[in-house]
Amino acid sequence: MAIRDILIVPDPRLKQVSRPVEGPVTDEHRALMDDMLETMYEAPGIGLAAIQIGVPLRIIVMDLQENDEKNPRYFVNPEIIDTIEDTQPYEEGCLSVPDIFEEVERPAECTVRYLDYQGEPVEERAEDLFAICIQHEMDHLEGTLFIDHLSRLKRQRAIDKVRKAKRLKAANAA
Ligand code: GNR
Ligand code: NI
Repeated sequence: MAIRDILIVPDPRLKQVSRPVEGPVTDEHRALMDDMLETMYEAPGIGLAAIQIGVPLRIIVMDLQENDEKNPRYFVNPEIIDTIEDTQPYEEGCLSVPDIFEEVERPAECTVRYLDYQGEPVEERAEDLFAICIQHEMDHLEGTLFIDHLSRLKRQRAIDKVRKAKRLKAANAA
């Protein structure tokens, strides 16, 4: 397993639409998922899409870390097959938009269909933080970031802040 670098805005690769895993889920896909999970835990974060480490495949890992136990989840080729009309606001963040937190409104519940770590098909109802996180991650697969749900002004401010922080960090390191 290895910790990989996480892409940060405005990296154009984050705008790519990721492609489905064709054929069975292989050991190579599982090795990628292991690296993704390790990278996510180290960050730390509660979810990670493959494109965030530069791999444009429709693969997501997640651990909502709700109690102290580890509960890793893996999603290959996930699809949201149903959402309820009720929406809920939540203050979101993203490892690719570090230190920015803004409220995003999303459907409060959804049903997700995917292949698990072993390649078995699963259908699952998501609510609360799980619903928020899976929708945030599914957005990454389409090249969409949570800041794309904000006004243009707020989005530009967020990107400017991340750029500035990066500059300051580089200057301090020098
Ligand atoms: O770690 C993360 N926390 C988070 C908080 C609120 C809503 C979504 C998330 S996902 C984020 C990790 C990440 O960037 N996944 O793509
Ligand atoms: Ni994210």
